[in-house]
Amino acid sequence: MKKFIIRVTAAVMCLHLCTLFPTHAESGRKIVILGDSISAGTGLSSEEKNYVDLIKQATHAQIQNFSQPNADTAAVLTALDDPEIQNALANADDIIITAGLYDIMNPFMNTASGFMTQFGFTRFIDVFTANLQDYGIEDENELVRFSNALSDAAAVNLESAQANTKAITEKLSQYNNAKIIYQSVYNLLDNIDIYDSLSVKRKKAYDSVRNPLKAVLNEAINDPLHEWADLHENVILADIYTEFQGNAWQYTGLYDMEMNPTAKGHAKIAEIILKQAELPQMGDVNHDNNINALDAALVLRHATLSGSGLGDLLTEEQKFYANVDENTFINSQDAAQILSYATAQGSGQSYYFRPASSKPETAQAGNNPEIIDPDPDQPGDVLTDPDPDQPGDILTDPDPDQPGDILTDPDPDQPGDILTDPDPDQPGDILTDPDPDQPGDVLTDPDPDQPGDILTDPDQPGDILTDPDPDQPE
Ligand SMILES: [Ca+2]
Ligand SMILES: [Ca+2]
Repeated sequence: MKKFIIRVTAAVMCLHLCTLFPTHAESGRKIVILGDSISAGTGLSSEEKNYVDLIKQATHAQIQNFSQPNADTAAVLTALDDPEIQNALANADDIIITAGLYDIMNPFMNTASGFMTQFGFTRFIDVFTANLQDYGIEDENELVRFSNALSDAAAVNLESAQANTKAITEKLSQYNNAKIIYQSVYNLLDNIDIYDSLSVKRKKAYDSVRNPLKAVLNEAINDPLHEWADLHENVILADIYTEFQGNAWQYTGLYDMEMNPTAKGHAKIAEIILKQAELPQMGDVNHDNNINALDAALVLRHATLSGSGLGDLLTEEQKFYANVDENTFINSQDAAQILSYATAQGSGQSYYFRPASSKPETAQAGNNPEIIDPDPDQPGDVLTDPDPDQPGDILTDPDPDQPGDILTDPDPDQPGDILTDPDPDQPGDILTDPDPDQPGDVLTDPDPDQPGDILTDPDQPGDILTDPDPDQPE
């Protein structure tokens, strides 16, 4: 296992000193959302998070959401003339738009509902899968009638959706100081899980709906968006259409006659936008689109330097993304959560940054009910778990003056979460590799006695640069 050395003296000192040096971080990016039911989160339960919630959670951005359920492209176009919305757009760092689903899918769904009522199907997809005789349909040509009616319905608004989409992009082009993230529209009737089990005849019927639907979506919305994005450097096409292909049936409420994304679909949309638009995320201190030990090391180093009065290592913007627990300090607790995030991500689990408790951690060490002492007869082995519900997260030193008491493997079966103290008599020599299989997250301190010499190279993840002038922080 590769190892790296972080001078955890940083963390230890920070426990004492960071409270004296509150951060003055910026307040995140300003994101304006404009659009339809997708951006309004229609179809989700109140407990489920839509993509806007998830982006807010990942970025701590200030979000203004002007989207409306049932908005079609004409409604979104009209909204662009609203002075309040125009003002918000003019001041936005990022603009995210969804439009077009309603234009194409609403007539489609209405037609499908009509057939369902007529024949008594509970899911309109049943017409492609059920025994039609069970529904009193003797003539298989009914299937053709159904398919034709659906593909005709999808095309009803093709021309107006296309014209409005182009008009929306023209109006948005004036906001060239913002990053504009326009989502392509997914094909609800993409592959379905039961497609391969359909008879040749049923497959043909299904294809005679999904292929025209695909053509309409691309002609009306997705192709004009691709062309527009190609022409403008500040425009990003978040390609939901392509990313949903093959899984649209589980990313949307298709089987429940719901055209909008499911919670799983919203999670996918958030992931696509964060990745494709490279939005800065909490914990990604060096903004290399990875949240890993490099970021945690920067946080610790920053805490050491600022705590020692040697100045700030991080910029104001970096401080904002470093302060993952949303208190007024940047310290080892932030680094611990960043490492927990990296560890969870490395093992395919989710980890959400949690707000700090109201008291600084030093004040809790003596009376924190979560402190456990694995061996009461053994001095110095007391551990605290910052998040007891989160396996594999990093533990902090309950007593910074007591060397040798930071140690634990919270889950011995879980690679990457081991934090050992190789020399209990030597404070500050803690090592960890949050993910041994993940190159780029290892960081060594070339000279542990020399403060200020850990720097990372953003172009080359994982390699080390030394500080040309160790006496000069930053
Ligand atoms: Ca990073
Ligand atoms: Ca913090």
